Formats: sequence, C-alpha cells, structure tokens
Amino acid sequence: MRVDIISIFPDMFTSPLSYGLLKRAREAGVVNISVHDLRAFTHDKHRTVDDYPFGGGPGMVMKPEPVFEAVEALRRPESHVVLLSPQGRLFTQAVAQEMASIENLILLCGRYEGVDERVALQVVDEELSIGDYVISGGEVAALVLMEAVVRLLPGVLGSPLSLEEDSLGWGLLEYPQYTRPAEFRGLDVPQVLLSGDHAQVRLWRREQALERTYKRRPDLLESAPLTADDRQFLKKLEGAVTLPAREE
Ligand code: 6SD
Repeated sequence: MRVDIISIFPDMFTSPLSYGLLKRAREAGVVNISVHDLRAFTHDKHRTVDDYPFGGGPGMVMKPEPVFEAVEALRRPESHVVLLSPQGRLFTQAVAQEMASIENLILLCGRYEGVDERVALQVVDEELSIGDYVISGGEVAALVLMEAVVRLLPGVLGSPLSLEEDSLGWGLLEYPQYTRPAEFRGLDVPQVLLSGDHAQVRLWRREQALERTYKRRPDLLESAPLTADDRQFLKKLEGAVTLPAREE
C-alpha cells in the first residue's frame, strides 16, 4: 500500500510514524508513506494556502489551487483521495477493512475553517470523519486512520491466531486483562485465570466481553456476531433484552 499525505504541517507526522506498528510496517515495506507539504504546491512568495471566505464570517479557508495541484501531482489512475473532515462518512472498523484493500491512498488534511468546497466536489473521492467531535485539523485524524488500516495489512500483525481471536471478538469490547502479581494491594486476579483450565478461561473471557459490551456499549450488540450461547448469557444478564436476528 502506498499512502501520500498532504498537509500544511508535515512535521506533525514524523514522530507518530516512527514508533510501534507504523514504524515496523514501513520498515517491512508493507506500506510506503510519504508526507507532502502543501506549501510546496504554491507559487507565490508567501506560499499562501488560505484566504478569506466569500460571504464573510470568521476564519480562513484553504484555497483550492495548491490542493488541486498537489493531488494532480501525486495521484495515480487508481488513487483513492480522502479528505478528513467532520462532514465525512463515519470511519469505523468496517471502513478500515475497506481501506485496507486500496493500493493507493491520498489523505488530504484540512486546517482553518476547512477547504474550498470545489476540492470536495472535484478532487476528493470521499470525506471521512473519525468521530463526532471537533479537532482543529485533519492531521491527527489521518494518523488515526492509518493506525487502523495499516494494522490490517497482511504481514503487519504477528500471528494469524491473534487475527482469528480478533474476528471472533470483533464488534465486542475486550475482556479484562491481568498480569502478575496475582495479588496486588489486596486486589486478587480472578481465580479462573490462575486455574489452568483453558476452556473455563475462554468461557469467562467471552462472558466478560459480553457483559462489558452490554453495560457500556449496548449499541455494539446489534451488529456483533453472537452465538446461541452468547444470546442465552445475555438473556440471563437482563431478561428484558431482545436482540435482532443474527446475520451470518
Ligand atoms: C479544518 C479539519 C479537518 C477540521 C475533524 C475531523 C473530525 N472527525 N473531527 N474534526 C476535522 C478535520 C476538523 O480541518
């Protein structure tokens, strides 16, 4: 996968791309990420990337010319051009899966009050939002997207087992984790985890994941892949809940 990022703050990416999963994936050649300074695509002495909004109002707007030129310089016929913006389609794990099969991604990071609408209309294939909150630019959103997508690329995550476990638990919150010591400040690790009974451990973890999801994010249960046993356990948790039919 090749990713080209266009930003007025290219240095914001240096450190996040140099640690952990993103660093490893880049070193392994699984992903090739290049960050481009939008100002390199200006032609005036001041390297202007913004201007006043037509119609008045507060703040500045990113002017279209540098963005058009940047995308035209970087795009390949098969490139998918994404604008990070609060107006976009919500970026979820399902969208991350979609993105993971794209070969050429161009990520456009907005700043100021946003980009001239003609960019959204003409050069952008889709707008994506990482969530319903406001941040002041697309850079951090682009990094969130890359962390989520790059870990799905073949050869990035370690064992195929962890992928399998992931897909089983997909759509549920994680079960609680413990490590040594077995007792800490009077707090014990649940006995089942010390028992060595792997079937019991598996069952306990599944039920913990279900209970947490039920209590904290009941909305997730609507699309989570649930077994008959899962549904029975949830019914036991609260006799009232009715879950929609499972989709295979
Ligand atoms: C002006 C931006 C770009 C401003 C954003 C994205 C999400 N989910 N919240 N906020 C955002 C992106 C805000 O440039």
